[in-house]
Amino acid sequence: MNEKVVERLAQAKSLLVITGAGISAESGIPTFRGADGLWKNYRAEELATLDAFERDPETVWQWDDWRRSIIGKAEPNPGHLAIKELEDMFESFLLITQNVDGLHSRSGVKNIVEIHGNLWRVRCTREGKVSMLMDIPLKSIPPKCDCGAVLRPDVVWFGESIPSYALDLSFNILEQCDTLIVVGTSGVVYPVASFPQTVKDNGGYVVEVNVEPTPISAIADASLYGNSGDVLPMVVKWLRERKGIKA
Ligand code: BJW
Repeated sequence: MNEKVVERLAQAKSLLVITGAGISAESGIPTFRGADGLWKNYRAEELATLDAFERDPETVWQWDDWRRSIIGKAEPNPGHLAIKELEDMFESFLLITQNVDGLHSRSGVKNIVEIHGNLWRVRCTREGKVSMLMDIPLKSIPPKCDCGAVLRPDVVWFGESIPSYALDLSFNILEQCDTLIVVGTSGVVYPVASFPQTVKDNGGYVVEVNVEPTPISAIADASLYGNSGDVLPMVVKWLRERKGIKA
């Protein structure tokens, strides 16, 4: 591991971590844009929209039912657990995840913004009421609310606004954090794709963790290439040693 990276991370006063689908890949959850990113030949861009849902809620829910069945069997991996350890090491810490799988919360992270929602929550398309729906598989597709209306997943599709509380929390930390670790995202979906540049513009230090270069690599101060389940535990180990913290 690059000593300069560890030194810089050790000096961080306020750490922001951003994650994407890559962090959950080693838990067996397909990413969106990788080789396994297609479902029945549909791309995420074709299914993750309100238009697609209004036209064909059955197909969108079948996709989500399939993903829920995979996520339901998945466990947080060493990458998720390392991020929980980072939270414990820094007084000021926030995790912004684009993932809807809930694995970060299951790993124990407390300071978290699920900026694209959560696939285990559902929202009534008539009344807007939000509730949990844990059935695997779903008992009916599309699932219905007690009021008879169709339920939708409580996630953010393309063209939809990010919930204002999530945006407010994100912009607030983007203003004040001095260090960002961005993990396992292709860096093509906005607004999160713009967050590393915002941190840079504010004088912050950006470290990318990914298996391959992304558009973020061009602005990152350092890119650590490898599986997040290998790289992040190594970062934690080096930081512990540098800070004199016992495991
Ligand atoms: C590993 C690994 C391992 C693999 N270890 N790494 C500005 C400019 C242009 C367009 C826009 C803009 N602002 C907004 C837009 C429109 C749009 C957008 O960004 N479009 C782009 C495609 C161009 N954005 C929106 O609509 C957003 N809304 C918004 O901004 O509202 C205001 C607005 C609206 C319209 C116009 C203007 C303003 C909402 C975006 C919602 C995204 N929703 C989804 C679906 C969630 C629900 C669901 O799951 O059902 O979120 S799409 C999908 O992509 C999902 C993900 O969170 C998101 C990001 O994907 P991610 O996580 O990066 O995954 P991958 O697969 O792309 O990458 C995986 C990475 O991991 C790869 O790099 C691998 O190499 C790596 N990896 N294994 C480490 N082991």
